[in-house]
Amino acid sequence: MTYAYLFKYIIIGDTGVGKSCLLLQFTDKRFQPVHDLTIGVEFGARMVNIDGKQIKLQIWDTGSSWSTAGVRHHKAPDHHSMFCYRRETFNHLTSWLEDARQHSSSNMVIMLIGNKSDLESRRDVKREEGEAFAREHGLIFMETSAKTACNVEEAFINTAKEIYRKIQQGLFDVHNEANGIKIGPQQSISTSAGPNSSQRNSCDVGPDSGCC
Ligand SMILES: Nc1nc2c(ncn2[C@@H]2O[C@H](COP(=O)(O)OP(=O)(O)OP(=O)(O)O)[C@@H](O)[C@H]2O)c(=O)[nH]1
Ligand SMILES: [Mg+2]
Repeated sequence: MTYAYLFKYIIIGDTGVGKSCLLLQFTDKRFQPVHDLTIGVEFGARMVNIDGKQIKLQIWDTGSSWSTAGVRHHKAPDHHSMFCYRRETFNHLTSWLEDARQHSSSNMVIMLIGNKSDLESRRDVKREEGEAFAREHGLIFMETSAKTACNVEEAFINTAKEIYRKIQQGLFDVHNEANGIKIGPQQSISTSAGPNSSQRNSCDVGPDSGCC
């Protein structure tokens, strides 16, 4: 399958916040009710269609030991981040962000995710807190549920849209893979806009991709 661009993502956050489930819901459209602890890093990939371009999302799902700021930024500074928080980590987001921005290009896209939105009665960070933090620090923010699939599609795709928007604005050197972007094989650029794509996991972003 050809593509115009490949975007590299990394999902990080404490153990049990639902990182692997988010990836599984996005790539396979299913939910894993049992906590299967991730050791090291696992990978997923899926094609999406943004503005008529086929884009491959290559996603690293990290175990929690990988998610600590130091390890993550030294080993994967060239990945756009999806940060899944719980209360304990939310309180340390500022220092995590400083570290992230110190080791990566300042244009790298960071999405802040409050997962398990289906468990409203057990919420420990108010939606408004997440929104305010994201607004203040220039992050994208979403609450998701890997269980119900609420906003999962949107989280991954909104991140891709933001990266794509920055490419269009010339904010990334797309020839420098340190920016978490790779140009696809040459032939993909001329054939990438095909709505006839039959890739199993491909998706068109439209207003009907809602949830909840
Ligand atoms: N209710 C609910 N449960 C969820 C959701 N996402 C994940 N879970 C559950 O939370 C537990 C942990 O999910 P994982 O995806 O394995 O968590 P993780 O962040 O990958 O954890 P590590 O690999 O240990 O870092 C599992 O029992 C999941 O079924 C969600 O959105 N809603
Ligand atoms: Mg995991």
